[in-house]
Amino acid sequence: MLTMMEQMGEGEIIRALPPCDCDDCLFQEPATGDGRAMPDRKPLKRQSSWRKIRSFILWSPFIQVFKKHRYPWIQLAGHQGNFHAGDAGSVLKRLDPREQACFKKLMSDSLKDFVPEYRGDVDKNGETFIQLQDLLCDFTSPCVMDVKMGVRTYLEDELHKARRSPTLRKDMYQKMVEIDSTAPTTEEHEQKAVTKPRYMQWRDEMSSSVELGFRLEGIKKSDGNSSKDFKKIKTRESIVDILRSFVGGNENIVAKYIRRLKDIMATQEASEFFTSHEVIGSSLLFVHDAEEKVSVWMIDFGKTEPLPKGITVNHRNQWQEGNHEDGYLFGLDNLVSIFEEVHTSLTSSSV
Ligand code: I3P
Repeated sequence: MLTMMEQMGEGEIIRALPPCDCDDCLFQEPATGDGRAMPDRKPLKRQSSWRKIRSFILWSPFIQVFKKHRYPWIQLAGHQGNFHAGDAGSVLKRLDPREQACFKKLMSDSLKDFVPEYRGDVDKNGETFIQLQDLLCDFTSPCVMDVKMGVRTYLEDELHKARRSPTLRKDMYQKMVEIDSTAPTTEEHEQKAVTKPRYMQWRDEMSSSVELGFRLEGIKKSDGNSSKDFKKIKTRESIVDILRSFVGGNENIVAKYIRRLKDIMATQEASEFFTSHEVIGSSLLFVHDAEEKVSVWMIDFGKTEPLPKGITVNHRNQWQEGNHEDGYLFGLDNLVSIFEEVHTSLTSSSV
């Protein structure tokens, strides 16, 4: 999350900022719930008026600068259209009741210092947003990396609902064949659609989520270059290479990341919030700049739920349906050890 447009009229920004120009956000499908295949992707209603002026605004120099330099996180966020400018030093994220409930609890939890500050709710143009601390406003030309934590990215509840009323997604089938045309079954090829849990499970296996308990979602370098092309990055070795490049070979930055990750882990292990929730689809946001300012925050709680009564998790045990384990700390253990490997490789090569 990034710096606000302090000097601009806020209403102007809300009107002018594109909900998003990525495929994720311009084309989302509501669930039909009746098992029918969804039609081809269609734009959200809210966004259609935007699209009329989209081609004009998208290429205006203001928006280009705005997106590249002031809001690099827009390029990394999974559902980029959910974000808008807030007051100075804040960002607005479309309200999701589950996420709002998490932030309310987190503000009085020991994890408070590792999540963006929740600054209440804001109504804009008939929609409600949560206002969150802009995590990047103290950085100069930061490098940003989004790492999605856990061995799975779907809630147990999503699996149950999908079994009760399977909804077929053509867009997910398309995303699947773009990555691997042999991945869908014969039936899925005939339907040209897959269910969401099927797609999510395949994505988790295809990336490092299942094996390592985390996956790289996106990286934005200080020069503005960004990549979300990590869907097939699975092995420890390939992640070591990517992280080494992300930190620009700077061992001090790596050491600071390791320290921060260990602080996060120790705090999570003792946190009332963390020990009582199934944490799914949540990311760690890594940020550093050329002045060696470094931080990591926990973000995205739209799929973080209180555990059912009587269930406890340690976030490290293997997931079996019904036990609600999410593999978050299993992933964090691996992430720390991979960063340590990067650190060793940098210190040994500098001797
Ligand atoms: C998306 C990713 C998101 C998920 C989204 C997927 O796939 O798994 O986490 O949103 O579902 O399309 P990909 O990264 O391959 O593009 P949620 O976590 O909110 O479910 P959606 O299309 O239903 O929003």
